[in-house]
Amino acid sequence: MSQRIFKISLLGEGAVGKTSLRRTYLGETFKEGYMMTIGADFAVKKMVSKNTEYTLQIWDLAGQQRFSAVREVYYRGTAGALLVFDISRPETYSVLPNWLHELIRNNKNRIVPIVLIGNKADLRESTPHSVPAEYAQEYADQLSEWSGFYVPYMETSAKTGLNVEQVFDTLVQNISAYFERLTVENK
Ligand code: G3D
Ligand code: MG
Repeated sequence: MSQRIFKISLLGEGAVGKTSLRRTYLGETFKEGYMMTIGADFAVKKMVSKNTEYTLQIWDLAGQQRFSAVREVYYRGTAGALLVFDISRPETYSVLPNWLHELIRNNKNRIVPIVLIGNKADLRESTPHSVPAEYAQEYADQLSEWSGFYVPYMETSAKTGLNVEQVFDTLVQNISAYFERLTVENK
């Protein structure tokens, strides 16, 4: 069985649900760490798929750390990212490009596989001015075109568990496919 370690970063404004998504995905039985120096939480999960054992290091930025040295450590070596907004707060959607640029700038100008996530889908019915799914889908399509990766848009609820497992599975598959492509190109 081959082994792979992927660093996955959660990106997005405060309170969009990054930590909740990570916790819902990992369940009760995960090891959690906190790197005080960079204000980031991380947790590790192992999964097996197609004869490969994956170790996922899942990171999310805790506070609003604004020192660039700190952000560099946070983003460095990211293999894939979940770009998260809160569908009930449109202002968290409009700032997504900033988060993406921050990742790229601090990860050797490399673009990596991404899944765009509209979290808090359970609030859709009770929120009059939520971000329409079609808008987010359009942005995901633009990102696909711009990045050369297929960027899916998925709606989740860390509260009910809707699609949480699926977004992580999709991201891991996309990262694996990317590394396979790189390996083939370098042969
Ligand atoms: P962050 O890590 O991005 O800063 P958190 O966000 O995971 O800390 O979540 C912020 C708040 O949003 C929390 O509320 C959390 O319970 C809530 N939340 C996260 N995901 C969802 C979701 O899918 N649906 C709903 N309804 N709420 C969600 P509190 O009140 O604990 O601060
Ligand atoms: Mg958090």
